[in-house]
Amino acid sequence: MMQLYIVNKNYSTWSMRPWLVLQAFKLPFEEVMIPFAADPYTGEFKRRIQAVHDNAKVPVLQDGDLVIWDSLAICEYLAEQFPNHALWPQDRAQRAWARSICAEMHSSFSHLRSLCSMNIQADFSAHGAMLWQQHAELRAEVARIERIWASREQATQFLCGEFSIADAFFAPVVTRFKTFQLPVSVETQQYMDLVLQHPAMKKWVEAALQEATVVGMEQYRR
Ligand SMILES: N[C@@H](CCC(=O)N[C@@H](CS)C(=O)NCC(=O)O)C(=O)O
Repeated sequence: MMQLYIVNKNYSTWSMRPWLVLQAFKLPFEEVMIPFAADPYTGEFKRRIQAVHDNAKVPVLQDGDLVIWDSLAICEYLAEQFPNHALWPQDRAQRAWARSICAEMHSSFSHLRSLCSMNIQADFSAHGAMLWQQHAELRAEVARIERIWASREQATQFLCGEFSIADAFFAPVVTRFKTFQLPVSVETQQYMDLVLQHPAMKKWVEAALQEATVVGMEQYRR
């Protein structure tokens, strides 16, 4: 049985992505939660995850003797291991687009990431309004994400029709937009609702809401 090492569901965008893929496609896996303590970057968390892989970050997937780290590498590995499930879309052009937007998500949007950390439990709408006013880079990144989502073929469907790795990659953005109440379009909100209603996403959010740890890096609690 594959094991996926993750950290607190309330905070961990990177853990969320492969977990959603495994869950959405009902792939057999065991979740291994190594929770952040109040200080996420030292102590017990680091010691335990370093024993799994020297990169010492989550997510990590262990499949027998194989250890795969990094969320995108894990999703690629799963797509290769389970070719009968359309983890990537079957259509070649859609697959190329899906891979491009996932790579873009993986390597860009630094302002959104640093200003609007994922925090499923919180309501940072007031802070979000202030950030929106003050940071043109944030507005530009959100606009780019809205254009990506708007370019899907069907407004009532996921990015490539059925739920795929592409949606899992943008799922943490959905929660950030919600937590910070960023002023997005009706079409964007429609996509967000679709993602939030997916059974795998609902399961993750429910578990995140149960978590009690508030980490030191968290700046503004409601
Ligand atoms: N690019 C990596 C990012 C992994 C990452 O930064 N994980 C965070 C948790 S969300 C972590 O382990 N942080 C602990 C640390 O940086 O010490 C991926 O896609 O997996």
